[in-house]
Amino acid sequence: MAPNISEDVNGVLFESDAATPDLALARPPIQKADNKPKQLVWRNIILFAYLHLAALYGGYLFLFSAKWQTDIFAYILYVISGLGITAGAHRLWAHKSYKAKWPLKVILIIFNTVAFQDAAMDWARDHRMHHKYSETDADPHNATRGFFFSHIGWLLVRKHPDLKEKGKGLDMSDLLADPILRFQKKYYLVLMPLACFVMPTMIPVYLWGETWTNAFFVAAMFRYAFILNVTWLVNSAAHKWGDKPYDKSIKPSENMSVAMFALGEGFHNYHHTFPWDYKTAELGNNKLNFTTAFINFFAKIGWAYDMKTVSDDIVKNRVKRTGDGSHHLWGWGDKNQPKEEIEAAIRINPKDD
Ligand code: ST9
Ligand code: ZN
Ligand code: ZN
Repeated sequence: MAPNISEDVNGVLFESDAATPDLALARPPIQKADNKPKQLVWRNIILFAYLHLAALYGGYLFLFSAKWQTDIFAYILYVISGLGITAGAHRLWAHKSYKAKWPLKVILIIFNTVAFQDAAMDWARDHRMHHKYSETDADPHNATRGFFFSHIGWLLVRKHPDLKEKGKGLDMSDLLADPILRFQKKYYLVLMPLACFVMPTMIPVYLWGETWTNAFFVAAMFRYAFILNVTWLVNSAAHKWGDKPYDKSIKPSENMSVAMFALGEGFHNYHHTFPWDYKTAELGNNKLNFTTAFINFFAKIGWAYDMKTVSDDIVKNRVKRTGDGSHHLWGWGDKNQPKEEIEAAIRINPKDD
């Protein structure tokens, strides 16, 4: 085992945590859940119940009452707040999988505040724990505790003492040193309500004469609850259903349906196997990966740089060694198609042109 691996580490976060050349741990991960009675947080239970009822009403208004401009506006807010989570909190701040110049950071922190998933610094702290201690009690949304817990239940109870204990050892110095993240955290209780609720309600009313009811329930409540549930599906559905081509010993799975709604974040078996790859997926999967396209666009103008990605060879070795055999080829001529398969194939009227 490499000397920098502590006995407790379960899941790879940074390249240096890996114990083998193809980035696997020296021993298979442990999965465990303490099912002691949980300490309910009634404030959150009531607020989330209200949010979801309001979102159902908002969904109805989205379909049958709101102006088309309001519906498009809600969709745009979904995409930009989604990017604030995927390209911002997730790939940039939690995983450091690429670097961003300050103008891009400012865009991402604004988008992130519209998403209201707590300050990006706190989001990244929970997410680092999720990877480092994946599927144990120190993982905030430990999927070993079941679908409901990993989806929303973890936000309705006090955190497990193991998380708080092991969390003390987590290195957050890079994020604490970032003035943009510190600013967002310091003024979060003023900035977040403005970005997530007030601005999305006022713009439709003042710009195209929408009713207050439609604007609030569609562009704020429905859109917010929708994106929260899409994000939570990565923790629940993508930790439960799908293939495991890269590592069959972990729950995270390749879930296309989630990837489609989550702007490219559902290729979760790949992501937990290679968490510092800025694409969070193998190249062939990038057609559903809007977040990667977004980062690549900013790389073209120089605002995103130093993107980390895993070489084909390392992926291939890992697939062979720990995958479940479901690594798909896109078809004939895929660069990963084995030579033996090509030779053994029956070709009717073959012609190489
Ligand atoms: C929300 C977040 O929904 C969703 C995140 C999902 C993540 C998904 C990841 C998936 C991958 C990416 C895909 C993205 C796809 C996006 C698609 C988009 C189209 N480390 O928390 P407290 C310590 S937010 C180290 O109060 P309680 C620390 O000392 C929704 N230490 O625990 C801390 O004190 P301080 C809106 C840690 O009291 C102390 O414990 N937000 C860590 O047990 C107390 O912490 C809400 O609803 C750690 N990780 O309460 C709020 N954690 O902070 C929800 C804690 O001072 N949260 N410590 O340093 C809460 O109300 C509470 O946190 C609680 C637990 C009730 C859940
Ligand atoms: Zn995960
Ligand atoms: Zn991650």
